[in-house]
Amino acid sequence: MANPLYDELFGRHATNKTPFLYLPDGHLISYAGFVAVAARYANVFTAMGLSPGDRVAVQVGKSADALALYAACVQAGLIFLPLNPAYTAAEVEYFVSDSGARLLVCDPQAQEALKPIAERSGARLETMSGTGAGSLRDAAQKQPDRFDTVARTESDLAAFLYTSGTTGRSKGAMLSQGNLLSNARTLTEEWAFTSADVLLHALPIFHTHGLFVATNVILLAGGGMIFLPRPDPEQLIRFMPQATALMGVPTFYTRLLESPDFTADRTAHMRLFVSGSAPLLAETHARFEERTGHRILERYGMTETNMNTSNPYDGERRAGTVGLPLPGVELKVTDPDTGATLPTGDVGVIEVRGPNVFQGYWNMPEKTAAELREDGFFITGDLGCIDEDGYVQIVGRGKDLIISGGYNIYPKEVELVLDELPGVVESAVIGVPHPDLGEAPVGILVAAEDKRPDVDAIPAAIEGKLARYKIPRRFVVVDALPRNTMGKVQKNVLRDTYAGLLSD
Ligand code: MLC
Ligand code: AMP
Repeated sequence: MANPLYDELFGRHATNKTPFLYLPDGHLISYAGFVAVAARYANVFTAMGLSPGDRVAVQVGKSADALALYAACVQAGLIFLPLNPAYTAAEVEYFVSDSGARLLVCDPQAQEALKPIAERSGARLETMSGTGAGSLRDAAQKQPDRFDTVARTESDLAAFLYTSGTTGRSKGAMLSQGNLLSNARTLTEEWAFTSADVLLHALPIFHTHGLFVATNVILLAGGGMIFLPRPDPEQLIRFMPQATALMGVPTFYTRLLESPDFTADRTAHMRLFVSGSAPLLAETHARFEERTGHRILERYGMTETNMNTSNPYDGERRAGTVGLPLPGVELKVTDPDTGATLPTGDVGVIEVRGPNVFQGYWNMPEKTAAELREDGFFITGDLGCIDEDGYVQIVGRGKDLIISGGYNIYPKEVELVLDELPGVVESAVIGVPHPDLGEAPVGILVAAEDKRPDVDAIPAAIEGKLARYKIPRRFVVVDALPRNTMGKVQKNVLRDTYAGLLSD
């Protein structure tokens, strides 16, 4: 039966004996082998009583089995909901209960902490370690390696990806099969991926970049992936001569450039370096070209829209821009107050429309209505402009968001936790330039009159409440926050004041 996403990405590889995943320990997994493992997991899901449309939350380390869970969900018509392993139990509880997930897959080490959460939400709990071992694999090994694919259409939902919200509450972005397929087709074509490609895959597989951009493109092209657990520069440099392409956040590129072993020689076999998820400094672009002779191709996207723009594969890759709207994607720059389209060159809010744009936020009709216009344009919250050649430049963010090493941190969520601390009257969390992560959070704390907060004790005091990457790298105690005449905290003033705080 037809299931467009499964058929195009996985099903057609059922008898393909060529390598799909090259693991760093030398193991090789063929396409046919991968599809067979995924079918076993799909059988496990069905045997558990999961039915099409059910959500499967997965908070596990990166492994071939973890990726097979994605394929299994697609084949069984389930909605895949990947979660960052850095999330604390308290954070996971929100995602599981909000999504109504019927199954939560976690690392065996997190099982004890997550058990009561799963029970409260009525979700079944199964385990998978960073190597793929665990209760789910044990069950899969007893299942057949074929599964009757569940019929789906392009408008059926395939995945929920949670993205933080300005109010501190995360929103589940609903992505359809068509959203994922259209973007995978476009990117494969635009970036000229073929079955001859081998991608160095060092991104996490719980976000759009590593899962949908990198993995879906390779699956569609029928190429291979060198599947690395994390972007260790030494490993990247070691495997690069066997690869043809790398996709990464800017931190990948700055870290590579820091290594004297990263030379033009090591990149001689590569045809493409893609950067996205956060701004790539024009300086990094220039240094990379100087060192390797390759011009990084920068593109722009987000969880709700997949990829929107890309610098050209053949053509001028302009440093400091995110390139041109992708085929099928309409992009306009509008006045944030009136929504009117602005003239070429003016800075405003970027809005996008196309088959890539998501279906709305799960169970949040008001938030969906506020960001997704009735005519299909999604208000990204990014500030940018389009030049006369059509190149898009992102100049800032209208939304109060910090992007640290490609992870999004919404200040409100962190401020709510800091405000609870003894001696803190209120707080403001800002993004400050960071040499490795692009920017990183800093907490500005207003001290109570009778008690100053104990800054050194903060990390321990908030342990378990927030994923560690969200915890500010530094805290500054002040008497008051700068405010405008409306009483709004002037974060731009704070950002200017503390701009150099994390530079060394
Ligand atoms: C890890 N840490 C971070 C961090 N990553 N802190 C801030 N920001 C980050 N991004 C912290 C950990 O909590 C830990 O702190 C310490 O750093 C070491 O952790 P690690 O896991 O060893 O770090 P490392 O492996 O070096 O990872 C850094 C990284 C990683 C930048 C490579 O974060 C990464 O892979 N980022 C990519 C994210 C991504 O894929 N984004 C795409 C989103 S999709 P402690 O205190 O515990 O010691 C999207 C749409 C689009 O945006 O357009 O693509
Ligand atoms: P996320 O919600 O994690 O998908 O993050 C999406 C956000 O990342 C976008 O709204 C942008 O602010 C930012 N982003 C993605 N790609 C780029 C890029 N190439 N340059 C600047 N910002 C980017």
